[in-house]
Amino acid sequence: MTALFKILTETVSTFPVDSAVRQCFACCEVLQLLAAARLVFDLETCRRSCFVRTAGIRNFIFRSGATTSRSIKSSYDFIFIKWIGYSIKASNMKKLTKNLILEAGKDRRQFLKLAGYGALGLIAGGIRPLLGQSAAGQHGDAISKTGFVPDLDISLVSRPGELAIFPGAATQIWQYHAEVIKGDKHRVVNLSRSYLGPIIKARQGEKIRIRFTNSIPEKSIVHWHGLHVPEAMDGHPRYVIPEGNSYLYEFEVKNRAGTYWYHPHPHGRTGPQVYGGLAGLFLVSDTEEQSLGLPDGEYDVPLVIQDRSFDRDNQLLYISGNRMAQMTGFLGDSILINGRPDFTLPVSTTAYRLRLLNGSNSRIYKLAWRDNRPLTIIGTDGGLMESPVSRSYVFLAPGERIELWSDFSDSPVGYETALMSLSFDGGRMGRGMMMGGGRGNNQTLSNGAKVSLFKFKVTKSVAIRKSLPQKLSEVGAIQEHEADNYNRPRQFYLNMGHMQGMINGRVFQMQGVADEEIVQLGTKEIWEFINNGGGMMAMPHPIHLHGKQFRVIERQGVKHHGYVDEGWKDTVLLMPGERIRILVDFDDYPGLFLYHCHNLEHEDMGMMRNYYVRGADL
Ligand SMILES: [Cu+2]
Repeated sequence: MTALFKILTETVSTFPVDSAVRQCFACCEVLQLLAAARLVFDLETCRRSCFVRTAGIRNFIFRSGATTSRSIKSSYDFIFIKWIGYSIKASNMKKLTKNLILEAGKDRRQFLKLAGYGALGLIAGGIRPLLGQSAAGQHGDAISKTGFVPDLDISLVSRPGELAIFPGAATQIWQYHAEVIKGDKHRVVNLSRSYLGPIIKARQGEKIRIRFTNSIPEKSIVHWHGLHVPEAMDGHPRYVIPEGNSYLYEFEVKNRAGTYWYHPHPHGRTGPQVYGGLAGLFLVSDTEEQSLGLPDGEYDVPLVIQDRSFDRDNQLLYISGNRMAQMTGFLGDSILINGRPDFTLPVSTTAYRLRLLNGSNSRIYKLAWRDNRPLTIIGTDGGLMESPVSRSYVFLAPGERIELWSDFSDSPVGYETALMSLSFDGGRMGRGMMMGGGRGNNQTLSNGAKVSLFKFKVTKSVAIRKSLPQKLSEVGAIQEHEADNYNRPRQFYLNMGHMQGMINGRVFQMQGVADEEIVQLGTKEIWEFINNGGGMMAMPHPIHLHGKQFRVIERQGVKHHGYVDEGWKDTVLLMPGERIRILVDFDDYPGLFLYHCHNLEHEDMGMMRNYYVRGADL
């Protein structure tokens, strides 16, 4: 542990434990970071959302105990000193600052500015990486202060590597590697011959610690897609760490059993980092699910669908510097399943649980069986549905998951079928630019082109018989009339234009929140998304909310039957001309979270915004 973290920890530990520090969520990086380290105080938010209104520092509220409070108008550095001054002398404060800088190994110019309590940006910029460094490789001391006792303790590293995907030259990739430090070693499952990260398996109610180290040569952070976690655990891009630094995740798994996943979330670089190979599944189980006796072990199969393009030397091709191509989104000419091309799944004559994730950057799949049997859907983004549903085809947009029940017990050994993506109108994207010219066979594979995704081949006869439970889970009715804004849903218009993606006419701002993006903790709300872009800008947009599973109330403008809206969702697809109303329960976890288009190129172009959950008593 660096001296920095030690000093901060000691300082905070002298702060009155029963005091709540009220602070502007956007202004005081130091307090946020200490809170992220889960030291002794509660972190709440400034009721004035001052950052939003003034783009600066205005109001901080300090409370000592429950009875007194006062507002202080001041600058960031003054507040910091004042706060520290509660428990230590000013001279110590100077020492602290000096140590912060010296430990950081920063250059003298920055040191002087920081020592002189310089501008907000400098202090924030100086201290944030410091805390990252303090955790890197020195988790032990930092962790011992948090009091968090994990059931599962994992190290996770993102780093460059290479993999033989095709005969010939190995492909340069980025990959997550994980190792169990404490807990059941089988909770981390590596996929063979895949660039994908290992599958992490957890149970509902377990406490998980993940010590993430970024070893790729650019900033990154990990988002746990679909998991309901506190803001500092969610992988917001404001928490990115440079190469060589670490970020400590500690959270309780509150989600229902289901198929979740993890991937990078730096602003502007999520597309290329996921494309480079950084993604993995996070599977949650619970007692409700386990009582069903669903297919498990080798009969429970994760299937991550992605498209990639490779050059003739087997290296990944990606959009580079072409904004028009970025508007369309990346479309590869090869389909990979679990990181492997030309994938065939050997199956036995029994029932399977197939967990499908669309891990592609932009490509949407219209899933259907080649032999025309209907798809039997048992789960969506947020876990099992109340009952299985049947569809002749299902759209699966980037970020979405679907679980299928697939029974091969009536198929003879040798039988072969395939999961297809059927043709559909992909809007402007369907006619967009593709990354052709490489080794792929589908150099005109537009979004909406018919393509075989992977094959199933019955290779073994077994006597295992499973029957599909008709009641899978308690999902419950959608109580939209309970919404606090039942008569005035929040509306979010999705648009592309001026070479950027926008929500209600705004592009992403790292900590920016508009008034209409602030919700009160403890409320239920109806949010309405509208994709009314036409002409050249008619594009599908899969919208993802961080930190929440929600229910779909209704859709309008839908011209097909390919949606499964019955269960819990965290990502929903809006084709051009569609609008959707969802019900979101902001029942816990105050703070700043994201909502965005999960077309990763759209997201990187700014089609992402923050929403802010304001603390209950403010
Ligand atoms: Cu989009």
